[in-house]
Amino acid sequence: MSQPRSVPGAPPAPDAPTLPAHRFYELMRTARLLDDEAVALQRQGVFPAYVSLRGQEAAQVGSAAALDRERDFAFPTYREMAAALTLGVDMVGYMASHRALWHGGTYDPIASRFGSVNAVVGGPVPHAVGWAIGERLRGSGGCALAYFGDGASSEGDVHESMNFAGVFGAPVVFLCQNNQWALSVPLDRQVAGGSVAARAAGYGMPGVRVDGNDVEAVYEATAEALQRARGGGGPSIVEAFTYRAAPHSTSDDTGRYRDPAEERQWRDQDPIDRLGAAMRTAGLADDAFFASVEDRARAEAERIRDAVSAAPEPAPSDMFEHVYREPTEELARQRRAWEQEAL
Ligand SMILES: Cc1ncc(C[n+]2csc(CCOP(=O)(O)OP(=O)(O)O)c2C)c(N)n1
Ligand SMILES: [Mg+2]
Repeated sequence: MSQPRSVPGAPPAPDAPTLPAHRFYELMRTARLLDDEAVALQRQGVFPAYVSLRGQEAAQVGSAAALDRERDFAFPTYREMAAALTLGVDMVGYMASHRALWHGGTYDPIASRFGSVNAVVGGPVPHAVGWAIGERLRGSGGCALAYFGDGASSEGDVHESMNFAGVFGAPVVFLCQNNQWALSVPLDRQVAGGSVAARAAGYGMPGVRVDGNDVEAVYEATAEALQRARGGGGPSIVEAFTYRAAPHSTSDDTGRYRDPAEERQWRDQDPIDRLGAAMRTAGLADDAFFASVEDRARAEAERIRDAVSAAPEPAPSDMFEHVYREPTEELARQRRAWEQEAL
């Protein structure tokens, strides 16, 4: 099993085993339990909506774990909860976005090295390239990790970003989680040729497709691409081939467009079960290990659930802040109108 230099994020509890495989497993299992809690919070009316990452834990933990938290920066979509957890983001602040307490969450993106939750499909990709070019100009050695989906790969913004990054050698890793669905649209209806990694050749950069349900394979491919970018070798595409095991969001119904047999088939490839089985076979984990992970992961998921549920609502007038540096006349007029109505 591969051995990362160190797995970033909050340090493991003092009683937790510290081999990288152990840490990967615990992060993935915590993400799964927190994901279940978030779906339940939506069903209870605490969250207006939630987007599950079920099935994509390995793609997210493996890629985020390869980042250097001192220098690098991740640009997430709306589905990167396990990447946030891996980077040690304040998860109550992360979940605040799903409770619609504040745009993009209430955590500090700069301190976390993890951008705001971004619901614009393809949106994080140009941001990542711009940031990466800036870091190169500063000589910081920082690399960007741009998260996007198979559906996003057909957006013009993503093409322009990749071409720009290729031409100017931006230190960025384009991390596509190909979960084979873009809402109700299957892969063969949105990616001509079926491969996002294959497009890399057209942008003059290396591209690789890895088993996105194998956390160590994703870690290694991302770490290699980051190392190349840091050494001046420019951008890369890493396509983590995985499966969106849940509906697109809590508002979606997969029964209307996909075959349950496909879901059953992919359940056998569950990334957490796979790592757990590999660890048992390698003699790295026993029943006591799994029981202790379960206790810690459940306690953490429940702590975050309770804290985000109890978090105070921000002042409604906050919605007028942070829009423009100097508010426009129109915004000021809307604020006055709102204040009169609110009285
Ligand atoms: C620019 C833009 N167009 C359309 C949408 C509506 N939309 C939200 S998610 C989604 C599908 C995205 O699929 P993919 O990129 O594969 O990501 P996944 O949801 O599978 O993680 C669409 C079309 C949007 N949010 N932003
Ligand atoms: Mg997708």
